[in-house]
Amino acid sequence: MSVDVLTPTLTDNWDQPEAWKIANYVAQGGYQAARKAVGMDPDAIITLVKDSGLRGRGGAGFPTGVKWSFIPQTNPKPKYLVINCDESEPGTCKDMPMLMATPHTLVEGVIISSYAVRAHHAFIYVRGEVLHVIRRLQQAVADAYQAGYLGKGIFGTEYDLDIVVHAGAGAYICGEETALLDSLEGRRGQPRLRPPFPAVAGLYASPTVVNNAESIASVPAIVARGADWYKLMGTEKSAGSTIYSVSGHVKRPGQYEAPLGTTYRTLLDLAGGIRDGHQLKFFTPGGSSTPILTPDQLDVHLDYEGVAAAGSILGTKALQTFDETVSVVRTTLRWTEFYKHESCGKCTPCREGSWWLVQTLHNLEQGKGHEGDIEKILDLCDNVTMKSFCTLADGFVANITSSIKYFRDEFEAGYHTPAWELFPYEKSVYF
Ligand code: L3W
Ligand code: SF4
Repeated sequence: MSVDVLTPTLTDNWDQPEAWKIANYVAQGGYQAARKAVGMDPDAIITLVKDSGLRGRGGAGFPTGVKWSFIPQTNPKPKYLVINCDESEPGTCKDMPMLMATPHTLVEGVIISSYAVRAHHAFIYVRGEVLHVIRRLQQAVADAYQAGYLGKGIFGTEYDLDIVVHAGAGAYICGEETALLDSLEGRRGQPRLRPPFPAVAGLYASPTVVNNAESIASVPAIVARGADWYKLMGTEKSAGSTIYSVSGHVKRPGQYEAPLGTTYRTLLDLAGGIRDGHQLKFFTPGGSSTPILTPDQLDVHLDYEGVAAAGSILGTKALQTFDETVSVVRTTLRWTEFYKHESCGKCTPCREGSWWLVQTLHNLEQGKGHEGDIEKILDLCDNVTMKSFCTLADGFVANITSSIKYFRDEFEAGYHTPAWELFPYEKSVYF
């Protein structure tokens, strides 16, 4: 679903029958941008993507064209493009439906992006649990080879490109770019020290661009229609359109494509609003690794700067929406259990801190907390933030500290009252 005629660049064909087939993609103008790109100067493509203002859609919002320009072309080693399709952030479910609906948008984006950075091998790393997505991508890649869009001398040029679809093994940490590279090399996925950034020493210690699937799928439309067209959407610093995942207590949860900067109120309206008879209590702007926001921030502009001004992070644009029936203590406990399970164990603050946080939150949820538990939680969070090896840890404390900021009374109630007594409706639904 989309907001206006300018918006649907990624989702416009999602509802077409068998849009995932190569013939249907080509019939809609697919692969014209790749054909055009391989006739261009690679640096001109990098400049075009820089000018478009496209920023990484995996959470950090780093400018895509700038990242490509970091690849040192004087380095004689091979260059690689790696696509991060390890989508696992709670509430984030934009890349998987995109890959099911229109996998060729990504394949075409990979061709253009690889050509721009002078890579002849690209890897699409997909989380292991989504077998249906992996099969669909493998089929799309096989069809593109057969059509002459991949392999030797693509589109009749002298440019060669191979794509490998690689299945991960279901570890959240492998969405962190350097852990992903370790996993791709056949090792246990754990983050590497940065710098060197992958652009300098990535896969097999060679210059590597790692980009999110949505970022790369946005590239064909930019090549086809131009940077100025792309900048018509979004805000000055957050250009273009994007896919927001709206989930939770809304009438029509789903993926909504809209320009960056669209307000949460607008997206909530598109999703049919909060279910009947209930009110919004809190929401995440970018998945559970981002600080929660409350109804006071309904009009937050969902772009990088707008969300930062409201005290959170745009992240993966996963708008998990909770109504008044939900215990915020139980929610933070569930999220923290997830991160404790997914912590790779490499560093002590994250590995041990997540364990202690789960114990303390569990006590509060059971109504068996003790005076001082909130201070203990905040102290633990302080000892994790910026003291861990990667951003997984900074992410999991963000939802806890923001929840205490807005709902401290609920945490204090955990000194004597279990969450299911305060929120009996939630108990009746889930237990
Ligand atoms: C070369 C430099 N490259 C930065 C590159 C860097 C990376 C990109 C962004 O974390 C966030 C995280 C999650 N020379 C460079 C350079 N780069 N300086 O730019 O880097 P960075 O460090 O800002 O972020 P990151 O490590 O990529 C991503 C948050 O996103 N997040 C995401 C969650 C989960 C998913 C998922 O399930 N798919 O994305 C949600 O908020 O917490 O903060 O490529 O190499 N000087
Ligand atoms: Fe692993 Fe957590 Fe340390 Fe990241 S912060 S390296 S996930 S233990």
